[in-house]
Amino acid sequence: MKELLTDEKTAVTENARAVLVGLVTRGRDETECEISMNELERLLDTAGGEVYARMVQAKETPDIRTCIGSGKVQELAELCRGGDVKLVVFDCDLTPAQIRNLEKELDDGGDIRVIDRSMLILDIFALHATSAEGKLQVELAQLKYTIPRLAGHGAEMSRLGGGIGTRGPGESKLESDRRHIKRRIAALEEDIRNLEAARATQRKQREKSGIPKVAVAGYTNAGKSTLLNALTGAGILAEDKLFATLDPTTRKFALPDSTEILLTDTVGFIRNLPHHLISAFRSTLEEVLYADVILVVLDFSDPECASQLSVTKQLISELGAGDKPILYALNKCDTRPADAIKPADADSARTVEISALTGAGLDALIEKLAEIVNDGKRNVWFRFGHDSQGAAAQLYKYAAVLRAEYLDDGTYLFATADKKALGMFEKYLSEKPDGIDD
Ligand SMILES: Nc1nc2c(ncn2[C@@H]2O[C@H](COP(=O)(O)OP(=O)(O)OP(=O)(O)O)[C@@H](O)[C@H]2O)c(=O)[nH]1
Ligand SMILES: [Mg+2]
Repeated sequence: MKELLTDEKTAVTENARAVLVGLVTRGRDETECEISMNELERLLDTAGGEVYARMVQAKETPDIRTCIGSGKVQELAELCRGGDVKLVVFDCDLTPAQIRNLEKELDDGGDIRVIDRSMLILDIFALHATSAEGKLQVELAQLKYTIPRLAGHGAEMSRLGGGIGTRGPGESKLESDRRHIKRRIAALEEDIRNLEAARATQRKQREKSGIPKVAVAGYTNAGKSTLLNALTGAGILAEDKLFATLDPTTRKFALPDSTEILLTDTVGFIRNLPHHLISAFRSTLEEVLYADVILVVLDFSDPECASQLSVTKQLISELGAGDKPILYALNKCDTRPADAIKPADADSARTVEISALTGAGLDALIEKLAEIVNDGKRNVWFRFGHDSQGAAAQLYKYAAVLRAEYLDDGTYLFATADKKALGMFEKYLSEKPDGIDD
C-alpha cells in the first residue's frame, strides 16, 4: 500500500477562516478555558488558518450529542453562515458521533468541517514532520486517531478532504479498506520499531563514551531550538510557530572546564497533548529519559509561564524522568514584563534568567549546567593567607588543585572542588587574583 502521507495532502490552505468553540465546564473554569482558547488560536495560526470568531459556552457537562447545547448549535450555524465559514474547531475532544451530528446540523448544503484540538495538533505535526521517523510517527498517530472514527461514517467518508484537519491520510482512501489501514498501522509500527532500534544503538554508543547528556525540553515555542543554536550553532529551524521542532537534534558542547557534553533539542510540550500523539511520538519524547540532566526552557515573557512549567513537569514525570536533575532557563528575559514573577515550581537555586536571542545570561547558564553535570563540582579559586598554609596543604587532599599562584597576600589555589570540599573550605573562597594570566 502506498504511503498515505503525501505532499498533496499536506498542502496548507492559507487563510482558512474558522470559528473556535470552547466550553467552561465543572472541571474547567473561565480562565483555564481562555488560556486554552488563546493557545487554540495560535495552533490554528500555525496550521495556516485564521480566526473568524470565538464562541464559549458555560455548561456543567458537555452535551452527549453535540458537545454544546442545541441552542448554541443554532447560533454557531448562523455565525458560520454569516461569515461564510467552513471550518469549526472545538477546543475539547469530540467523539466521532459528536462530529457527525455537528457537521449535519451546521451544514445547510454547504461543506462545514468540524475538528477538535487533537486533530489540529496532528495537522501541524503532519505539516512539520521532515524526517522519515517523524513522518511515520505522524501517519501512525493519524491512523490510530481515525480508525475508531470510521465506524458509521459510511458515504460521508468519500468526501475528499483538503486543508486544515484533513492533512495526512485522505478520507477517500480510508474508506477503501479498513483492513488495509490496520495492515498499514502494523507496518508503520514495525518501521518505527526498526528506527527505534537504530536510535537505541546510537544511544548505547553515546553511553559507552561516558559523555554526559543534557536534554533541552519545555513548552512549545519557549526557545529550545534558539538556545541550542546559540550554544552550538546547530542551525535548527527556530520560528514563532508551535511545534517547529519534531525531530530531536544532538550536538556536542564543551563546558568551560572543557568537559564535553551532548545537548539534545526535543519536541515541545503543550497542555492537553493527545494521548495517541504521546504514544506515537514516544521514542522522540523519550529523549528526556536518557538524559543525565534536563534543561527546561521556559518563556518568561509569557504570562502563562507558570502553568506551562507545571504542564512540562507533569509530562516529564509521566515519561518517567521525574527524578532527574533539572536546570531551569527562564528565557526571553529581553522581552519579559518588568513585574514577571518567577514560577514557584522552579527550584530557585537552579534557575537562570537568559535570552537565547541576545545571549544574556548564557554564561551563567553554562556555569550552572557545568555545576550540575559535574554533580556539584566546581572550579574555583581559594586564597590562603600566610597564616593558613596548613589549610592550603589540606586542600590538596580534598580537591584537585589545577593551579597555584604565590602572591603577596597569600597562596591562591585554583581547584576542582566537590560539595564536601566547597563546604570545608568555604571561608577561603576567593575571586580570581588580579594581574595573572588566564
Ligand atoms: N525575544 C526573544 N525571543 C526569543 C528568544 N528565544 C527564542 N525566541 C523566539 O521564540 C520563537 C520560538 O523559538 P524556538 O527556538 O523555535 O522555540 P522552541 O522551543 O524550539 O519551539 P518548538 O520547537 O516549536 O517547540 C522564535 O520566534 C524565536 O526567535 C529570546 O530569548 N527572546
Ligand atoms: Mg524547536
